[in-house]
Amino acid sequence: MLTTLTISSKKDGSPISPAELKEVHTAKVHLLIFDQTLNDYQHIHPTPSSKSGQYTFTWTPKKDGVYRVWADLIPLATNNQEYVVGDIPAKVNNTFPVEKTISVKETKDDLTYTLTFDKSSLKVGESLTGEINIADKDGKPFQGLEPIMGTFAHIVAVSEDLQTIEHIHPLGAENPKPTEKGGPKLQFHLTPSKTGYLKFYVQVQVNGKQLFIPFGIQVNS
Ligand SMILES: [Cu+2]
Repeated sequence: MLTTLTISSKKDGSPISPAELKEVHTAKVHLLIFDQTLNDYQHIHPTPSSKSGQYTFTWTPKKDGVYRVWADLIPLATNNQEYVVGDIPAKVNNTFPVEKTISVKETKDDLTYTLTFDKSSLKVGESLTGEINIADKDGKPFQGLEPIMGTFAHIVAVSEDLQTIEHIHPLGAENPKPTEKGGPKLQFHLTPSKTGYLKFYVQVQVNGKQLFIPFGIQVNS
């Protein structure tokens, strides 16, 4: 499906062209796209069209219903990361509830990813250090993550009301060499801003294949 997105300034509605945006992790615009259940997450880099402020991308929705899209970008004028939010309309206008699966351990393609935090209870406004540990099928630490868009993982956390999103990266060196490998430990900082269910996706690359590892946690007030 070909989708066109217009990015404009909140202040005066003027179109935002690629020349006004900073390149971050190999792209000027990162689209973080979620269906309503939060089970389908896609990370897409749109292409600027000839019309200023318009960006197009081709994608395949796996679920029915409206999709929410966050355009993650940094305007050169402010040098501040912003999430511009919009919805992609659907033929079927039903609403689908968020599937609040709590999960901190996920196995995909023979690798097991475990998410832990430095605090036992996660609270709104309290800064946390998260850690993802990766083990191979024999339980040994896995150190074969390949660089993907200038880092070893892209972590996206979205609140159950689809109102807030965080796009974070593991601590450590940015822009690893193409031959460098990451893992078994990915550490990151997070301060939850909402009570309730928080869905995580960790995007990594192993053996040339991109993987999205889902997690779900509960944030207390
Ligand atoms: Cu990222």
